[in-house]
Amino acid sequence: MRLDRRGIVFVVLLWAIMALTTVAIYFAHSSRLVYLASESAAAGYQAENAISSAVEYFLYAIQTEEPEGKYLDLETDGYEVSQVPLGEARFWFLGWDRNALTEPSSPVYTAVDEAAKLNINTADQEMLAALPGMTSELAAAIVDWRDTDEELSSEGAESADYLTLDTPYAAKNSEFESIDEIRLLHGADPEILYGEDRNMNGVLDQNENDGDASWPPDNEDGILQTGIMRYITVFSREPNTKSDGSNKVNLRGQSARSDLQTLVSERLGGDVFNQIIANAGNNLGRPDSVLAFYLSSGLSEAQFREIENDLTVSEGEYRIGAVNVVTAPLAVLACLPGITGEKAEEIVNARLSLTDEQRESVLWLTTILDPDTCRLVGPHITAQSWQYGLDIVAVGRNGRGFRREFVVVDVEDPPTVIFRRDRSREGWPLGDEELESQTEGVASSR
Ligand SMILES: [Ca+2]
Ligand SMILES: [Ca+2]
Ligand SMILES: [Ca+2]
Ligand SMILES: [Ca+2]
Repeated sequence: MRLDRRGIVFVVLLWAIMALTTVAIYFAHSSRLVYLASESAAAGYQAENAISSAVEYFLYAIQTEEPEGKYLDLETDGYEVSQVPLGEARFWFLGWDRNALTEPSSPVYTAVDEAAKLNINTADQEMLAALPGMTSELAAAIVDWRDTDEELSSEGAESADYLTLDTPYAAKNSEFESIDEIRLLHGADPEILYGEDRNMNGVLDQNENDGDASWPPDNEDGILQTGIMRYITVFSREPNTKSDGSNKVNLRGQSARSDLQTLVSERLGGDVFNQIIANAGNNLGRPDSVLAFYLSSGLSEAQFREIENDLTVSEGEYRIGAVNVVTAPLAVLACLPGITGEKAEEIVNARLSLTDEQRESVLWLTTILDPDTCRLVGPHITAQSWQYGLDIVAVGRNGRGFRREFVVVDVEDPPTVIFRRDRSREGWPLGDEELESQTEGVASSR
């Protein structure tokens, strides 16, 4: 038995030696190709490591800065966001200019917060339909996909529609777990999901403005018609508790009045509570947002800021899907009820001059929007961000081995990676200039 086994080992060894010899002969004939292949594999490995390191770098920034729901602007806080060297590799955080009124001409580097996007698990049909390039059909299909019933909404789609497909499946009838799931939906055409921006970089690349000369199809108008994918999320949520973990005062709860009285007496004095009741009424007006309560409370902005973060209008551990009006781009702001494109522009312009303190609250909106509009948007907005969608681009040595990954980090203590999705197939997103500077005279085999 033992000998037999040795024999087998020997045969295997021999086979390996033969195989190696064959490979050596093959190498000699195609050393250039093999060199490129191994070079590219090595660079790819470096790029993958760089992506993991980029995530670690971001986690480090969060642990150091402890933003506690405030938007962490990496660059402002002195962190690198582009062409970050890591040995022979480089990485970038591909993002967007949240304050841009038109699409930028070159990629923007920053960490993007998920609360700056529209949450497809909570936005209503009307809000979804306001996304750029959106159809009422897909907006209805999104609502039908996540609602628990099989009742077809107007223009929507339920199991009956999906079960007749060549590869049949049922409507999920529960919440989206990733935005990629949207591809399964009735009416989810690539034109709506990605628009002309097929490499999802927010920039009009040459092939996105040449009509049918090269993929993708586009209208050659010199303007980037973007899709909805970059504006939607399933990850935005904020803790519905105070920073010490205790419950906030629920303004619609059973004990709203006495809880508020305790809070107000403690922070603002007993008389102030009586003023609030005189203004808002005995049941506090059962407000459907904290902002609505501010409007009826009669409190000054300074007074209200003392209690704002301890107030809520809902039960539950988390508040899901509120849009951060401090960080949301124009296209997302314009999805909020009552907010026209013009108003969205006003919001973007106004927030450029906010103080750090103002940025921690939504009260500054009351100087831009009338009270009725404030009441409309109140339930859908926040000034907090607790999740970041990092669109990480990396290359290995000599600019080879391009990799791209979308990584979502929840920064609630302890910061955790909650989602990863490879995006390498979406194509090089950093433009020709960056490509050339990375490869620096090395013939690209990308
Ligand atoms: Ca349904
Ligand atoms: Ca593009
Ligand atoms: Ca094209
Ligand atoms: Ca165009």
